[in-house]
Amino acid sequence: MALTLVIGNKNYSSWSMRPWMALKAAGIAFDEIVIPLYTGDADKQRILDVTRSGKVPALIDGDVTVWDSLAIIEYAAERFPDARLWPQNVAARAHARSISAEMHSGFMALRNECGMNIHRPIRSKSLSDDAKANIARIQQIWTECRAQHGGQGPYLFGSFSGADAMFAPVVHRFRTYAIDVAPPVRAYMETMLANAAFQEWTSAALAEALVIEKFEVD
Ligand SMILES: N[C@@H](CCC(=O)N[C@@H](CS)C(=O)NCC(=O)O)C(=O)O
Repeated sequence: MALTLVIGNKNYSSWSMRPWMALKAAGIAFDEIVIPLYTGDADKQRILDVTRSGKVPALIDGDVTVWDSLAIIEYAAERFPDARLWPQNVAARAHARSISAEMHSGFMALRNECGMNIHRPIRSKSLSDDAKANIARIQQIWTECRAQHGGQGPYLFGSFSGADAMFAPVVHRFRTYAIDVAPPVRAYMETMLANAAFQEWTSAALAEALVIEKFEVD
């Protein structure tokens, strides 16, 4: 039975983008159901019918439902080991999981001040010191990964991994908020921007008509 990934609007739902990217880039087949976010009780109930967390993404695999972006990537990595969603080397894998968890649990200022909004015209905005510190830390993470593990390919750990998927929405944030980045970071962003799965998500996001006013404030 095919996997089904339940996601939110592609323009705004950064948590949905992460496991979608992981599955798509790894060549794992799945169907998708898009439920518009913040449109009222009926759509919220559709999410609650899938997962009592009331949030997307959620993955349905027969009798198994997995909710939460990082849990889905971990599940997919176990279920499809040949997809190599995590690096093969144990130290690199621990590093990839650490930065993925750091992304999952942190960077609140950047997430709050620079929400993913793919159709947003590119322009800079004034950011708090906390958001600037988040940006500096992400640049450090990407630069270290590329220097330490990136020798075998253009992604954070050479080949595409779950870590790239976890940071994919940040590439859109850095792009749309015109964040000034160091050359190795720019090179990594170019790799992600050229990734076929990233481009497929982005094209679909740009084709969406739904505008959520509260995410269009800046
Ligand atoms: N920690 C969760 C966060 C999920 C989340 O916050 N999803 C948002 C969309 S990006 C959502 O479903 N919002 C709908 C709502 O709260 O009603 C994950 O990693 O999947």
